[in-house]
Amino acid sequence: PSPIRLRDYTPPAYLVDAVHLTFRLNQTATRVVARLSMRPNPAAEPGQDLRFDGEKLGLIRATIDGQPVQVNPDDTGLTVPAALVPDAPFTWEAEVEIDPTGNTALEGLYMSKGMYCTQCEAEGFRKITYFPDRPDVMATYTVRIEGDAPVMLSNGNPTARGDGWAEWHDPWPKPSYLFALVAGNLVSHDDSFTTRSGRKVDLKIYVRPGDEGKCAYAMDALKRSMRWDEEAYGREYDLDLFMIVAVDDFNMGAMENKGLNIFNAKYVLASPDTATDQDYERIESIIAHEYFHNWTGNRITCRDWFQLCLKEGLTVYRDQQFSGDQRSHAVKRIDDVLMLRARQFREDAGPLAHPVRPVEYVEINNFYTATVYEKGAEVIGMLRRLVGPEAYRRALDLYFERHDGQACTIEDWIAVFEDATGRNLSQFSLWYAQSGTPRVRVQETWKDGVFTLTFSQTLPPTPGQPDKEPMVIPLATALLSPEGAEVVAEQVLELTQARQSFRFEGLSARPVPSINRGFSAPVILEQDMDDARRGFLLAHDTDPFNRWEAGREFARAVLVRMLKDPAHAPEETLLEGLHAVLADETLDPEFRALALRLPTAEEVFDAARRDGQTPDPAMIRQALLRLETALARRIPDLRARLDALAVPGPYSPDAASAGKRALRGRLLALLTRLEPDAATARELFASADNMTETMQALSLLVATGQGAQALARFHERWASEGLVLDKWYAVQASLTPPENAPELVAELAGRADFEWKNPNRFRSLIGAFAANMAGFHRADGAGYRLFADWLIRLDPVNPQTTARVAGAFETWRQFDAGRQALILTQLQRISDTKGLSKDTTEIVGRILE
Ligand code: B3K
Ligand code: ZN
Repeated sequence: PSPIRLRDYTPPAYLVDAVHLTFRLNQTATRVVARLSMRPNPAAEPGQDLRFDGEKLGLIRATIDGQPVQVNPDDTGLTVPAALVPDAPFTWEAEVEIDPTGNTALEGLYMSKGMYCTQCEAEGFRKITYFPDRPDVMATYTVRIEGDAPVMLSNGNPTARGDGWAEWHDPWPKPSYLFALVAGNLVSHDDSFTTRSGRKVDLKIYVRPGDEGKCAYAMDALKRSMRWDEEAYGREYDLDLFMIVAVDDFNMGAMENKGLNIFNAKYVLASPDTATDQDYERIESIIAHEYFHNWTGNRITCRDWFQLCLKEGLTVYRDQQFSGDQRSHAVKRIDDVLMLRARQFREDAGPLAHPVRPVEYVEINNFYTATVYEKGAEVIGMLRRLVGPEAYRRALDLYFERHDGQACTIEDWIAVFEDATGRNLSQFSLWYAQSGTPRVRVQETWKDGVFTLTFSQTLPPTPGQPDKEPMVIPLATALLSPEGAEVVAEQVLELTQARQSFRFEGLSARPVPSINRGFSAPVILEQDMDDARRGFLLAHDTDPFNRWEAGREFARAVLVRMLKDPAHAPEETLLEGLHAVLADETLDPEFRALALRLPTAEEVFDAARRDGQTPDPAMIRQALLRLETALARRIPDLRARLDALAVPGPYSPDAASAGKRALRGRLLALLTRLEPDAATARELFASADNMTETMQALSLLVATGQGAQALARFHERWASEGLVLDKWYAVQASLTPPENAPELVAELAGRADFEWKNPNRFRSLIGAFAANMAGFHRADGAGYRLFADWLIRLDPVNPQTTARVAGAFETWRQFDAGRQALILTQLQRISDTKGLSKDTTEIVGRILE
């Protein structure tokens, strides 16, 4: 199929003012009657054909103003010739039949464990009825649901219900992608929230019977999100009811449908014995994210899907701010940057690189990427840093005031900042258009009391973009004295040219610069550093992010040396520096846990490549184990520290307790390096009364090849809890040592409880395996073969999840010739598969290009 292009955008020929939908629910033959109040768009060329999108719809009848119209549906929709369309307001009515049970792609109306649910973003509404399925067509919705389910929900407020039917009305005009319907045997966990203007909003979280005891944390997170959006952005909720529904079969995390958020159950349900600290944290941030979409996404939406970052980048930025406010800003920033580097920098460096605002796509579902979301959020963070927090708030106020109820573009967004601040942002806008991660090289000179920093920026070529312009790069920078005091306080150095210098005068001694503090710009900073400098920053940097960064960079440098020379012993200064951070009781335990974590295998792989090596994943694994052992040996009082960190009393997911558990888990991992029989991990596995510690222990047992007994017990205990069973699969797929990993994954995939059509389960085994670097990339290619087998199997069932997981091959050209040849064989095998979906065809095609 040919790509859709941003430059071809034209306004819709016809508008829809009001939508009336009637659903007669049936598991295999649901009838949908749609009555649309339509009119020609005054802003479009007159006299155009009337085109409706529609897929997999059985058309029963169609009328305009009550008169039957002859239409010929094709695979993608139907057209009513202009001659048959009134040039004044008219009513379109169509009845279609759809099959929710046959809908395994989980887009449109589908069944999940006996429950009806919908997913319409981006283009799922066209699988429910004929419609101009594009976000710049906004309408009010009235919905009648007929069926025998005890609970039948749609967007907005309930208006009437009787035996076997329910009616809903959403007064806020919305695009079709925000439509939702849910029906099934559900129970709700209820609460309420009073907005700052004193309106009472009913809050309901709907789950399957039996899960009602696992909703309290999500509900609490929702209420905190609602309060936070009022305080931080002045945004109040706008309906009398806000509902969340948890479903088991879902392609992504959650969906912000107006007034009726639908969630992957994984991001709602939590109890201490089934969810880890990390699960709680994710629940909090995703609940916040979807709630924040009510303003950034729903009240103000996107004109077209190229503008996706308008709502996603901004909403991610908002949820990151929220989580930082709820927990620790330093820790949150480090976590976010780890994720950004692992996913977005990787994407930017490979064949799938694209701008934050893409200019073309084949399948829009393939563009819900780390670049659109996470880099999109970084761009907003940079904007805020450049204009300052007060001007940022002014600009946002203007955005909500000027564009409420509209479908907007990135140009609208930038204009709001220009108008609110008087600043010209045309060069800044390049962040939306140029793909790739900027590299910033910095050089220092010190002469006659003048310290000069000279920066040069380059942006490597990416697919479709051979040449680039210099960007605006805000680098928060401070200068430290040799004793570690800030002799020049933090300020933002604004790079705008390819090469640029900044002078600092009046210094009595050569300072040490701390650059890109808080990771103020998403760039790769290239700085000549020796170990003394690394050790100094790890001990003294006054910016917690850069302090962590110094330790991480130090560890990467050491690992690169160890890879080059297997006899190389890790530098004592690194071990001592990390030990000192551990021993510093004034630091937040969670920060210390992060500082003590070693770089990931992928990070070491990248660092070794920058050093000119073609690294072998198996060797990286060995080097990481050796460094971990050396660090464990360097900490004399590991056991005592571990015991001292025990969190007393019953489990609580709060940040302080979670931080202690994280540090304790890190120490346990180190101690396990020194215990051939993993005795302490075994003890913890036996005694843990919460899932966080259970998983810490189980992970170590699996990673050291001693998990058999614990895995059997875990399975026995949790066989009937799907979300916990996912963890059982994931821990084995991601941590089993390479010698055995592909074989074990193949064996697990053959189990009866490997319900591979469930996206969570598929990702827990096949997705998690691709993240087991040494196992997936085993030199004999067994991992690649197995992985490709499963992609080919899932593709006809669920293209969206297949294409997403297939992205794991995006780094293939970075490997040695042998592995490249093995991967190429599998990529070609996938691409040659008959009837391969458009989603997977696009991803594999781009990876192969
Ligand atoms: N907006 C949805 C994502 C929809 C993905 C469609 N393939 C969830 C979110 O970003 O909040
Ligand atoms: Zn979102």
